[in-house]
Amino acid sequence: MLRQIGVGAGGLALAGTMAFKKANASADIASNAAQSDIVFHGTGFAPMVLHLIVGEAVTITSASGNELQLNSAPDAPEKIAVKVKAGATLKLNFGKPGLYLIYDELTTYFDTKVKQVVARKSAKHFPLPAYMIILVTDKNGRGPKTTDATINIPDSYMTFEPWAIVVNAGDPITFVNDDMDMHIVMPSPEPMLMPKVRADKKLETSLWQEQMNSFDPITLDGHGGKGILTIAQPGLHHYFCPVHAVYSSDSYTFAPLKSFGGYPFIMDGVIVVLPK
Ligand SMILES: [Cu+2]
Repeated sequence: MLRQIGVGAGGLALAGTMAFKKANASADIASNAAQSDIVFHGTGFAPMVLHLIVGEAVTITSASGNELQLNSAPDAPEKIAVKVKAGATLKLNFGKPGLYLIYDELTTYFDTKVKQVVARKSAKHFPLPAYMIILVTDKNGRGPKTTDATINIPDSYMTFEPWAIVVNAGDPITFVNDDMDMHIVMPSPEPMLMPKVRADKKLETSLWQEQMNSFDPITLDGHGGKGILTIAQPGLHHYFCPVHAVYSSDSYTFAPLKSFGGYPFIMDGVIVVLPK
């Protein structure tokens, strides 16, 4: 459900097209506590991972010659389906907590079989998918409901299932590798926008760009290899398998290192950690 910005609090609000604004994320973050910026560079979004507090806005600018059709994956707390014209900036408010996987429908689709985003074969930058991940919590870092803390790598699919889980800080997360290949679980190196945790455990409303190398990688042997991961740092943790995917800092997105069964799999996943 979309509403014009300024019409009531809460809900996902959408402002019309504004003039193109030069991308300068850090300056904007410093000067505007309740707003952060994402820039689309033609292949991917920078930053591609954000953690917002409910009610905060984010602007999305297409700094390329591309129009964007931004859609949310099926289990987003609220449906998003908005266009961003080439060179234009759009403002989104997030009124409901939860995890939003948002992708450019023109180049990328959400595949319901593998339950993750996949680049369209017709896209100019195939096999790079254009997507971003936004976690929305209350000011204490809470909101999303916890899920099962087991992640499986099915046989012959380069995926982590489920793609996203929600756990409490310090809870053990179990990875089970039913594939024949060895896989690795490694924190993503891409920049993230995260609120700072204050001394009183509340979150700052301003966002800071950081790379959160929040855990040591774990290796999962093929044919049933297991690994346990615990993460103490609340927030959004994006991880990937460096054997089968690589983050490209030029493209602002991940590239698959192996295609299988017609899918250019980006072997990644998301762990939301709630404060204890
Ligand atoms: Cu892998």
